[in-house]
Amino acid sequence: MSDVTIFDKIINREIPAQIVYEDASVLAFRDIQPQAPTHVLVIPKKKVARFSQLADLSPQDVGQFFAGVAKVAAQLGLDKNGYRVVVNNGRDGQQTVEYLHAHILGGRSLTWPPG
Ligand code: DGP
Repeated sequence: MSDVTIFDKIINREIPAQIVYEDASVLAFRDIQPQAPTHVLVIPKKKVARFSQLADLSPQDVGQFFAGVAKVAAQLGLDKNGYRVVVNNGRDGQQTVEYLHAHILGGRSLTWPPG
């Protein structure tokens, strides 16, 4: 059992978040430190701590997570101009919350490469 994170508390409604989408598989909410005009985090309801543990989820759960990310981005109106999906993994990836999450960043032209 991994440690309880801030995202566990958001999913359990123990702390508030600006939730933008929820279904049986995923929860999406606005990042508290937005790095773009639109910055939303998507988490799977079946928890793994990191992207590198994705194989611990079923192929169906993995598919629903990624399909959920695309659906949220579309609902946020980002399809037309595009957006970026980022998953930070581990120390060098600058992951700070040990609950798998995808960042959806959009609403401006993003630079590349990231720092
Ligand atoms: P990462 O570095 O990939 O682990 O990103 C974690 C993100 O989580 C970071 O962009 C800030 C965001 N975050 C941290 N605490 C909270 C919180 O309490 N609420 C919300 N909405 N976002 C948070």
